[in-house]
Amino acid sequence: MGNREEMKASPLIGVVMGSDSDLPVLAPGLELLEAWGVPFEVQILSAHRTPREAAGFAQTAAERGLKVIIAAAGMAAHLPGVVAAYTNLPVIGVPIASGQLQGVDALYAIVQMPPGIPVASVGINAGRNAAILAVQILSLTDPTWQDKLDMYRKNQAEAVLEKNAALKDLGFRAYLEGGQR
Ligand code: RP5
Repeated sequence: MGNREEMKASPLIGVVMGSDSDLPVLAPGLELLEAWGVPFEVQILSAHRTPREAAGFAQTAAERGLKVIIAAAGMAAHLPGVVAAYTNLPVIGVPIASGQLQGVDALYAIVQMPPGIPVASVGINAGRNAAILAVQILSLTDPTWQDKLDMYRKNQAEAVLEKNAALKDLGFRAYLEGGQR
């Protein structure tokens, strides 16, 4: 879904990231949302470089119809916390592996929110998990999304079971040599 369609469809998930260098990490999750037909918006706003705009994004999020926010940032990673400070919507943080500490700094910044202003965190660079979790939150009030989640899990289970059958059939060495992994 391109930006024009996102605007038409009244977004339910707001995705915001501190820098366009974070975008490749979020892309798999955005592709999943697109494939499932979940309306979303995506923006680059920084807690440090564009603090007013980042606050404005969060302050207007609920009135614009968003139900959940995914906020990604690397290094000091204040964006998810700042967004959470300005909205009651659930915020899912995605720590990005950038800078010398490769996301450990961002993970700590995101999970170590002070009491009263929580941010949920997925793992470092786990953009796809953030998207799935956001849709799980949406599915609490809209069963439309349950089917997508069920189908995703079914396909995922089938893929693992196919691999298991191939491993049993071939043995570990041939499985590896055959480029299965
Ligand atoms: C953070 O600083 C961003 O979220 C990004 O992960 C990191 C580096 O930003 P750039 O220098 O690549 O713009 O605010």
